[in-house]
Amino acid sequence: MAVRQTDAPHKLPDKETSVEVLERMLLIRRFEERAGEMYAKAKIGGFLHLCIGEEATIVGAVNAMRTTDYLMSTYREHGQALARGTPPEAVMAELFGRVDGVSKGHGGSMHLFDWERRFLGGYGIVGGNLPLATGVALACDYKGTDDAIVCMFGDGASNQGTFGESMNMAALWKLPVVFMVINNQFGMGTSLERHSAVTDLSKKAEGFGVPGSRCDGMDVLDVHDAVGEALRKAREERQPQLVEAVTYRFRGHSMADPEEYRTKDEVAEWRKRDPINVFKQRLIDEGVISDDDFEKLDERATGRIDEATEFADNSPFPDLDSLYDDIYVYGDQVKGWYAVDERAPEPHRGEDEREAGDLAHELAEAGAAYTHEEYEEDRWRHSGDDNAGGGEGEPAGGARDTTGGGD
Ligand SMILES: Cc1ncc(C[n+]2csc(CCOP(=O)(O)OP(=O)(O)O)c2C)c(N)n1
Repeated sequence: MAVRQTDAPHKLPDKETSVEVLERMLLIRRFEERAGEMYAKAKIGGFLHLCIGEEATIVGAVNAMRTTDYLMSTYREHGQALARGTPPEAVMAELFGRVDGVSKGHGGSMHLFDWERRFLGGYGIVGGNLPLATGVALACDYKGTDDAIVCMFGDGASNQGTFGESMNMAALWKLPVVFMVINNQFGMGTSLERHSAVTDLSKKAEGFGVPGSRCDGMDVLDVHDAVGEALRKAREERQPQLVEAVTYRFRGHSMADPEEYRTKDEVAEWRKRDPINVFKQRLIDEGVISDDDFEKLDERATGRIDEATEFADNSPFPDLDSLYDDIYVYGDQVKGWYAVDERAPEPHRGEDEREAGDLAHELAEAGAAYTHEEYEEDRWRHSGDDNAGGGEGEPAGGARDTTGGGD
């Protein structure tokens, strides 16, 4: 299948840029490997999705952006934060759930957020970031700026209803957004051929008025060209774009994945096109760096990750008092269970937490004493007496879905 922007190899950028690109990909690779190790040592809780194999899609795209542009990603987003310039210390500390993390330890692996660098997360709902990014693009336009947003998501997400809805609005309102589908061949354990009727994903938004292009996600320069051109069109011609980067996820979907849906040979075949090795080899072949230089770059990347890990380990956990900080609730308009510490016997609203005093803290900590049955009963008893679940009279039970989902 035709994937590349051009058959000929792309011209290398100047030496400084080439080395920076290689270093950034190496930093991400070494970070992800270490995160996997730290997960095995239980330093990291929850889910952990690594981007090993996809580094060129991230670095190529981010290097094509302006610092004033916005970036939005999925739960597989450590590399995006690092590429945008978030220090590895702040990313690792977030994975460890520590106070010096980029989301103050409240987000974890799937919810990195760095406003200063216009990296807007980190979303766990597959396809959920597309409408949000469309809204950001509307804001860029409404405010009269020439900022744009790149919204990254997976091949699986292209089957969500939000995909079509977002494409339609973006095209209709001529918004400065580049939708970038990182096609790593799988949505969890389901291969692209088994989940999408159209497998050339670059064509999937044409009917909504969003033209698409394809690039080789294992070639950082090809990605850079494709996203650069898409951003130019989105920004200057007010024509949203879809870019498909064809790549491969070398590791499992998340840390607990027996990978029964693919063969070791298939993985080995793709690994031959490892984006870091390919780019490194090109730099060596063209005399930009030597083998020794590469070793030094690699050692430096590993050293940065050593420092980041030590930093994260020494950072304290957030204070219990900060548990409800930064939770977005509309006072009396919305009474949601999400504003309630479910382990406590009485609902106490997030915004009242500071006044709740020691009792609430004690109750929260003692919450484990409550059996599941009592908890369920309590929840239903309370769900009847207020309009929990928010908006337009939706029954309280609806809010239960927000806590029930798994990954
Ligand atoms: C709305 C929704 N449905 C299901 C899930 C469970 N889930 C988590 S990741 C994932 C696969 C998504 O695959 P893809 O979009 O290709 O991204 P990738 O993980 O390959 O980067 C699924 C189904 C979810 N998080 N959100």
